[in-house]
Amino acid sequence: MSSIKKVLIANRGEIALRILRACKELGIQTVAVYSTADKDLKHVRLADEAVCIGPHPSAQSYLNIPAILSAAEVTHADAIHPGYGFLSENADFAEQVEETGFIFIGPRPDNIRVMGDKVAAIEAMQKSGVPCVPGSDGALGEDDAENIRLAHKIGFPIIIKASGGGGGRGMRVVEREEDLASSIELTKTEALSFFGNGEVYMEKFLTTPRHIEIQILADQHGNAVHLGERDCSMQRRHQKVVEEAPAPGISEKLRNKIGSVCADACKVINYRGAGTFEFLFENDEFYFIEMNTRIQVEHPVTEMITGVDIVREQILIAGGDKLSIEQKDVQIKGHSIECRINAEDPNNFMPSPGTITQYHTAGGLGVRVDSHIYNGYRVPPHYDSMIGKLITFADSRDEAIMKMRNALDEMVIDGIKTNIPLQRKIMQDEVFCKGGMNIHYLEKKLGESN
Ligand code: MV4
Repeated sequence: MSSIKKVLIANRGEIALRILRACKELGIQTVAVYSTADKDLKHVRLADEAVCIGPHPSAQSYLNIPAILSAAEVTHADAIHPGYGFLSENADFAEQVEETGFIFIGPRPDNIRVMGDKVAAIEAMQKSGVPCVPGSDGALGEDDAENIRLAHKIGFPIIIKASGGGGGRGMRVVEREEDLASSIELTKTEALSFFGNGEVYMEKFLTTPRHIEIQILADQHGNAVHLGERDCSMQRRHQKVVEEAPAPGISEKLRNKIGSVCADACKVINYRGAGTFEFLFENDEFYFIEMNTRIQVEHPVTEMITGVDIVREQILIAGGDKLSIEQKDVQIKGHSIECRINAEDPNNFMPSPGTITQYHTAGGLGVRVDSHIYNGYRVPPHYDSMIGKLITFADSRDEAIMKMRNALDEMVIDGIKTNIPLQRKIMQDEVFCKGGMNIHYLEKKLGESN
């Protein structure tokens, strides 16, 4: 049995509640940590213990490493779950958690560090047999002529990316040779000031790819499995809006091929925990771009189609257990869609914090709601505007969409603006209903194609 008896949840909102539920099912005690703006969070009320770790600015609470470690010490927690965002991909935090004698429910610090450095991540993936975007194979040097030769060899358009970036920050597309040197210089300067790392690299710019990612789980005994893929192409300004699994049009053969490559790569790099390999998918080919070393917002769609509780597995793996499943036990069944529910104006996407005066949730067979909100809850203005996720599951994609339309119609959230009207429109969109759109589709539909 697991050595973990008490988990400190170093996060807030829906993911904190999701982690709390997984702990309760495992008979594990929970410690909530919260900022002064978050004392009324649902998981804070439900946790066995709760510790205020600072004022509302994240830097003084959810990013405050000494405060979180102190809270773990005074409550005698065994382990810390970082959730997503905040400290979840901070290698120094993971290292300090372990050095202080706690279990970090996540990957080894060195794996987090490598994946945070995109040049190092791509190099590690290439070595492990993961297909990458044709590119510079390392950081760009200062020689303009050499960089121009490289760009022509790859073929314009190319994209310059900051090694310290990721998630859409620190990138610049270059269409012509004349713009190359200045674009490299500008991206380097920005990278140095944003990330404290001026390293940049070059890739072929894929013009109309889909964003498909592979979920993996790896234990500390050399076992790794993949849980298939998710399609996250419906995004706006690098914020995912709708996610689904499986990805429309991906055959079982293709899934197993790319999935095994990812699971094998986990063994090569001695990975531990849950992780996601992000790919661009164009003309039936996968191209690795980044690896996320955390639980992701959209993990539920994978849980629905595989029946694997990913957060439960994260905790068990951290406690030293072997994976509860082998690859042959992973069977993909049905289709799942997730709509992110944000407290924002559906027309201009401005955040809309405030008090929820009426809340009636959706329900029924194949409907899952991962949300911390309740009647009378006040959405604070200080954090991300996502207030929950509506997830449906059915035998087919069409049925999952139908269930989502009905669930969105049932859901009432009054007192604040939400993006539910936008999600309703998306679920009625002809192109979305066909499936397989590329990463630019939603912004085009919204008339925002730059
Ligand atoms: C790309 C690309 C096209 N070609 N790389 C944006 C976020 C970061 N994770 C990587 N990103 C991209 N990298 C090459 N070689 C297009 C994007 C991109 C994108 C990727 C995934 C999801 C949404 C996106 C929106 C715009 C651009």
